[in-house]
Amino acid sequence: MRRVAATLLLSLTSLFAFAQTEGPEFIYEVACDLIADGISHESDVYYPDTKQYATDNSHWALSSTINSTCTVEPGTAEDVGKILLVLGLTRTPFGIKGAGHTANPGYSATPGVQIAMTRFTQVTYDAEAGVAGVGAGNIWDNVYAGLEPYNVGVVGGRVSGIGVAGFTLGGGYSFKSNQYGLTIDTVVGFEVVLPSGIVVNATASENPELFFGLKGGFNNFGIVTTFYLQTHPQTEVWGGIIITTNVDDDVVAATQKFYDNVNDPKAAILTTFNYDASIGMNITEMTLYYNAPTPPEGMFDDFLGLTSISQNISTRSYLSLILATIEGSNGLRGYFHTVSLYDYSTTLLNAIVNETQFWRGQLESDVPELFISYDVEPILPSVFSHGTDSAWPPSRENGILPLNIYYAWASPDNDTLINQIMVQSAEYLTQIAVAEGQDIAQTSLYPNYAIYNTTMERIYAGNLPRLREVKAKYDPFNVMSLSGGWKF
Ligand SMILES: Cc1cc2nc3c(=O)[nH]c(=O)nc-3n(C[C@H](O)[C@H](O)[C@H](O)COP(=O)(O)OP(=O)(O)OC[C@H]3O[C@@H](n4cnc5c(N)ncnc54)[C@H](O)[C@@H]3O)c2cc1C
Ligand SMILES: *[C@@H]1O[C@H](CO)[C@@H](O)[C@H](O)[C@H]1NC(C)=O
Ligand SMILES: *[C@@H]1O[C@H](CO)[C@@H](O)[C@H](O)[C@H]1NC(C)=O
Ligand SMILES: *[C@@H]1O[C@H](CO)[C@@H](O)[C@H](O)[C@H]1NC(C)=O
Ligand SMILES: *[C@@H]1O[C@H](CO)[C@@H](O)[C@H](O)[C@H]1NC(C)=O
Ligand SMILES: *[C@@H]1O[C@H](CO)[C@@H](O)[C@H](O)[C@H]1NC(C)=O
Ligand SMILES: *[C@@H]1O[C@H](CO)[C@@H](O)[C@H](O)[C@H]1NC(C)=O
Ligand SMILES: CC(=O)N[C@H]1CO[C@H](CO)[C@@H](O)[C@@H]1O
Repeated sequence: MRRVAATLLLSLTSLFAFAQTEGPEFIYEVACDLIADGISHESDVYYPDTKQYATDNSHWALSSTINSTCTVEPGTAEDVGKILLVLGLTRTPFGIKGAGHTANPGYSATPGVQIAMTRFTQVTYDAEAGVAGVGAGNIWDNVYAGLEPYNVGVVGGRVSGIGVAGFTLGGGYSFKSNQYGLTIDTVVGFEVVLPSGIVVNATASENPELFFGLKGGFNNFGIVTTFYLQTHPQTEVWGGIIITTNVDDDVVAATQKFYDNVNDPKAAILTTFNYDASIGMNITEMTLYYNAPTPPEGMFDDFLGLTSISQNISTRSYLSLILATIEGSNGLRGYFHTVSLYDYSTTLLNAIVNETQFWRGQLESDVPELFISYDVEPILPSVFSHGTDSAWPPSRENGILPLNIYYAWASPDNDTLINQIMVQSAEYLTQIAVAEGQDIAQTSLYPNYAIYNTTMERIYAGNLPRLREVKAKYDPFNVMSLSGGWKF
């Protein structure tokens, strides 16, 4: 056995010698071939000019897509282990894609080997334990659909199409977070393939430090194949979408009043202030949500009374609510960024609306197909009281209400400019909140919204030393650093 391994290492040495002259792409191609030879018939490798290759590489935001050397769709956890062994031994860069919704370039894409988890689509339900087993290739739509027959639900995405994997591994803000916390607060276990190729479970009692690390720590330790999520009873819900244009004062008033007065954890809203240069319009979209077939009398009246251009509100299934959302990326480039708020005020909401107008004025003539969106997500400040001890947030003392900033545009020539503007805009709004007395100048940023080039300290803060210890234990040869993302 050891002799075989030694021979393999010897050939690796000659491989590296080849790479000196042929360039790194040569190694990537060798890695693709080694993977294709090693995996079972449950899995497949795809090369350019195939439909699967294009799908495996494609991302929600065009700027997140990179053409890899090959893609691989593993079908079993054991094959994921073989793939990781080849990638680690050949030191080939790789991407791990759930549903590809990250807006940070290179976080789930690569010029090397793209791993697409699309074959892990199981949704199972253990009625006795009240736990759902959810494969890492699922989007939340499939999970809601799969659990509907059992009249149970989970704490998941608010918009159609989002991946379970990245969403959960980064935290997960849901319409149900007021009731049950972040998605990570409902995870009872992860099945994960370590860089050694070994498949383990991480729970509160089995590999507890890995369990801690995966709750917010993304792909730093290995590749998750199954998420085990606590379920809750699910009836029909009430809610949907209202779209308005040019009544932002009324929207600000309704949003602030809801934030000030509604403490019912079954209720949630999202207010997004948008400017779409392709149609030259201010578009404000609100999602209303109540976790019962009928909301309490009057709770949403200020929203329902707005002059709107479109409304899609009803008593419906949870899945139907998600399907009513309109969040297409329109084939544009896109970044997210964020401000971690503790509170909302009318002054702050007006400053947010002003940002959409100010930056459209500055950028519109120079940035083709500009789309600007500031998404107000006013959850209850008690949101962190439902869970304990996770990689993110580094402190559960104050609930973080992340403002989501989203810009889209067409030309790669504008990438750097947009990154700078988004950072500047977030800093400006941070100052407005600080001036109002919110102690948020250094508050941890939500990793699923923070823009690339945010420092690790700004996200994981005091948890970093502990997370680096967990990483050293489970990934001693730093194989996972060959994959992009927030790196410990
Ligand atoms: C339209 C839209 C709406 C959104 N709404 C919300 C919202 O309501 N609440 C919220 O909290 N967030 C929201 N997000 C942000 C979302 O949580 C992140 O984009 C999330 O990372 C998406 O997960 P994904 O699997 O699609 O992403 P991917 O791009 O596939 O992956 C993201 C990261 O996770 C890693 N990863 C993926 N799969 C695995 C795996 N199996 N094992 C280990 N690492 C893995 C990737 O390598 C990458 O670093 C939204 C995003 C979009 C685009
Ligand atoms: C990937 O390759 C395809 C086909 O050659 C090409 O159309 C596309 O622009 C490439 N994408 C990127 C991001 O390089
Ligand atoms: C992980 O736990 C699940 C559920 O208990 C079990 O079915 C699975 O076999 C476990 N995997 C490993 C690698 O132990
Ligand atoms: C968008 O709204 C702002 C005020 O918030 C207004 O000044 C502007 O004219 C509106 N733009 C369009 C194109 O309607
Ligand atoms: C309302 O949302 C549902 C999905 O839940 C969709 O099928 C329907 O077409 C939408 N109606 C309108 C008028 O947009
Ligand atoms: C609007 O935003 C810009 C840029 O952040 C800022 O300089 C300006 O003072 C703001 N105006 C108002 C009225 O808030
Ligand atoms: C933005 O991109 C456009 C289109 O390529 C280009 O004309 C313009 O100079 C760019 N501006 C900046 C500041 O990036
Ligand atoms: C200023 C800075 O840190 N820039 C970096 C931002 O991120 C990109 C991509 O990860 C790097 O290439 C830049 O150097």
